[in-house]
Amino acid sequence: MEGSIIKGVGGFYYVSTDQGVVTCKAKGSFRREGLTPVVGDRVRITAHASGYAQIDQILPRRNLLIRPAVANIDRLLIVLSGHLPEPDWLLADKLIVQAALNRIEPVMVLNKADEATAPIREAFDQDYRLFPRIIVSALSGEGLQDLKDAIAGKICCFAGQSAVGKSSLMNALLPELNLPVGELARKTDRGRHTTRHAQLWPCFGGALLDTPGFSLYEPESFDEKLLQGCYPEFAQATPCRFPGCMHVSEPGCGVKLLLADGRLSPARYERYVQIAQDFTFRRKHQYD
Ligand SMILES: Nc1nc2c(ncn2[C@@H]2O[C@H](COP(=O)(O)OP(=O)(O)OP(=O)(O)O)[C@@H](O)[C@H]2O)c(=O)[nH]1
Ligand SMILES: [Mg+2]
Ligand SMILES: [Zn+2]
Repeated sequence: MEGSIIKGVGGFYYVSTDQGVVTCKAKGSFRREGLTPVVGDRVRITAHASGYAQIDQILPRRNLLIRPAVANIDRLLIVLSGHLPEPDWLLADKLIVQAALNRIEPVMVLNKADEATAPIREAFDQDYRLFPRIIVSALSGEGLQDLKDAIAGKICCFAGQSAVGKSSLMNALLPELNLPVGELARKTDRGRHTTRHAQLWPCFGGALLDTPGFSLYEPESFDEKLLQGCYPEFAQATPCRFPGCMHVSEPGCGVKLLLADGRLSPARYERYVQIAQDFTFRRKHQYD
């Protein structure tokens, strides 16, 4: 049988299959081979004499994130708030880069539509015009159907700065989760933890990943060429004069032309320069 690991606790793995959730142990030889199944893994399982089913094989992963260890995320739902907290656009752009480098599709989500300001809505539409975008309110329910449609058939995970409403959106989609939000969530952070392990929640023909926080922005590779591939806007540029053009201060740059034509958001471009410089710095110092 095949299935997806939705939870792993104390050496047991809970695998969602056509026949329901099956409790499994990993094959004994995995340890020797250095293989560890993680949440999100597609696995082959068989019944075993011990009474528990056994994971015999981990199918090839589309991606693997660490801290927490999860595999095969298809979509990252990058949440910004339409009001407060003031959007951290740079963080959102970094998350897009990190998603793209891991072959995860970014979906831009503007939450708190019920109180969203016009300037934030406009910047959101402008800056992310080439990305899938959803405007939603966890409070009023506006746009929730679009979010459900985005989850269909995909493993999805929310990301974004604190207090944008990630937990509120998860609760709006899956009321049984009953995650702590707002002040309550911050109190819980200090005391007992609610989400201790990453867990997949099958829903709407896909799955939502609930994690105890995410550290996505830790690229292993700081290749500027790969970075540029994360900017769909750049694909519309005429070729630059210099093949290795970073689109920062080189003459004859096609991306600079896009900017001059108004086909590239100046704010997005400014943040690209910051991220590119960060990449260059880290590449130079990665073995320090
Ligand atoms: N007006 C309005 N407020 C919202 C909405 N969604 C969430 N909030 C409020 O925003 C605050 C933060 O929501 P959370 O869901 O805890 O935010 P979070 O992104 O999970 O925050 P962290 O867990 O700290 O990362 C809470 O006070 C929510 O009630 C919304 O759609 N509209
Ligand atoms: Mg939260
Ligand atoms: Zn260029």
